[in-house]
Amino acid sequence: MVYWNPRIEDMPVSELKAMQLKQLKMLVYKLYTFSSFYRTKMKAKGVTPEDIQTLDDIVKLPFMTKSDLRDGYPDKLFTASPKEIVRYHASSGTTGKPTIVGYTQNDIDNWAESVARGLVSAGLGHNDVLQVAYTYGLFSGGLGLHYAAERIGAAVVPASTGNTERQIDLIRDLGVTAIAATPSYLLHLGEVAEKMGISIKDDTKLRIGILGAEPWSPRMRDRIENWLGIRAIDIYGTSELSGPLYSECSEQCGVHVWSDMALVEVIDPATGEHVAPGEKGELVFTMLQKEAFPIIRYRVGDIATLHEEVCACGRTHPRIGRISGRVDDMIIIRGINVFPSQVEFHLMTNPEVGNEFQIVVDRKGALDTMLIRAELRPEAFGDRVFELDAIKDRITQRLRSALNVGVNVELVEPGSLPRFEGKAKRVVDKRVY
Ligand code: DLL
Repeated sequence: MVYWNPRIEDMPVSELKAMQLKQLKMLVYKLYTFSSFYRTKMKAKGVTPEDIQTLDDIVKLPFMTKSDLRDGYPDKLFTASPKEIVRYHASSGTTGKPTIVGYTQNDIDNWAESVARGLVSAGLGHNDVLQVAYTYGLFSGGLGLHYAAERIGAAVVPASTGNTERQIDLIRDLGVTAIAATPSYLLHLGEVAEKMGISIKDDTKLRIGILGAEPWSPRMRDRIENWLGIRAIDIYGTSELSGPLYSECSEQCGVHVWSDMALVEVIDPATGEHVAPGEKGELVFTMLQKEAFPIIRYRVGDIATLHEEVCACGRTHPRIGRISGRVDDMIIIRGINVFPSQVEFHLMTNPEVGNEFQIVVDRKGALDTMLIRAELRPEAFGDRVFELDAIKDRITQRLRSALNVGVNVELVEPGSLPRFEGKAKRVVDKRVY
C-alpha cells in the first residue's frame, strides 16, 4: 500500500488549487451568511464573500487567534446544531479556559482520513499493530490516532499513557510494530525497557514511531532511530484544527498538509504579511471542510517553513518543515530570543549528553540568567571529575556561541530530571514579572 487515497494524494497542484478556491469561496460565503461571529469579523475588515476571487485573496480575510477561541467558550463559534455534534474534545487550557472543539460525523471522518493518509505514507498498513500511547480522553491525541489506524485496518492497542512496564509487556507480547507517543514518552519507555532487561531494538518487533504533540529536533530523531531501531516519523496537529492531523511520509522530509482539506500560510508574526517561500514564519491554517468548528486563518503560534515542491514520494501536497518553536514559548534572555528546540539541537550534538534536559531561567538583580541542566549518559557519568569539567566547558562554549547569550551548564546524573507521560515541560521560568 503506497497511497491511501491515490486520486487525491498525487493530484496535480493546479487541480488541487482549483479545488481549494472553490471550497474557500463556499466557506466564506457560508460563514458570512450564517455566523454572526465571522460576519462581524469580516465586516470589521471590510471584506465580503465577493472579494474572494483568487486564492491570494485569502489575505483580505481577518486572522483568528487563540483569544477569539477563548472568548467563544464553550460553543459560540460552533456552526453546527447540537444535534449534529457527535464528539467534543478540549485543548489543555494551560493559560486560562480551554477551547472546546465540537465535531460532526463528517468532521470525525475527515480527521480520520487525514491521519490515515499520513499513516500509510509513513509505511503502515493493515498488517501493523499500532500501540497508541497518547492520552485518550479530552486530549485529541489518543482517539485521533485510534480512528485513523482502524480505518487503514491496523490492529490498535489503546494503551493511552502511563503504566510503562505494562506498555512494554504489550509491545513484546502482542508483536506491536508501531507506537504513537510523544517523543519524550518514547524515550522514557526505552529507558524503562532497558531497566527491565528488554532491548526495544533487539527484543521487539517495533519498527515505526509516530511521534509528535511537542517539539523535537532532528538530532533527537537520530538518537531515537539509532537507539530503538525504529523509523521515527513526525506527526503534527493542534486540538483547534481537530487534533493530530498531518505526518511525514517515509521520505521524512516534512509533514504533508492535505490541500483538499486545509490551506496553510506562513506569515511574519510581527507584520502578519506572508514571508518569502521557504522562509520561517508563523503557521496560519484555514480548514476548508470543517463543519462544527470552522477555522479561518487561525494563527497557531508555531514557527516553521513551508515547502511546495512535489515530494520524492510523489505526493503533491505541501510540506511543513520541523516546528522550530512557538511564538509564545520563545524565551527572551536579555533581549535575545532563544527557542528550547535550539538548546535541544546543540545539546544533542554531544555524545556524552543523555536525552533529557531542563532550561531554568531566573533573574539576578536586573539581569536574566539561563541555566541548562543536562543529563549525562550513564557511560559518561563514570568519567573522572576533571574530564566532566572539560565536557561541561565544551558544551557551555558551544551553547554560548550558538545562542549568543550567556548560559551556564550543569551536568546532572542520568535519570535525575523529571520524566513526562504526555508533553514534556522543559522550561522553568522563575522570573517575576
Ligand atoms: O498536541 C495534537 C497532537 C496529538 C499532535 C498527537 C500530534 C500528535 P494540542 O494539545 O492542541 O494538540 O497542542 C498543539 O503542540 O501548536 C505545537 O506547538 C505542538 N506540536 C504538536 N505536534 C508537534 C510536532 C496536539 N510534531 C501544539 N512538533 C502545537 C512540534 C508540535 N510541536
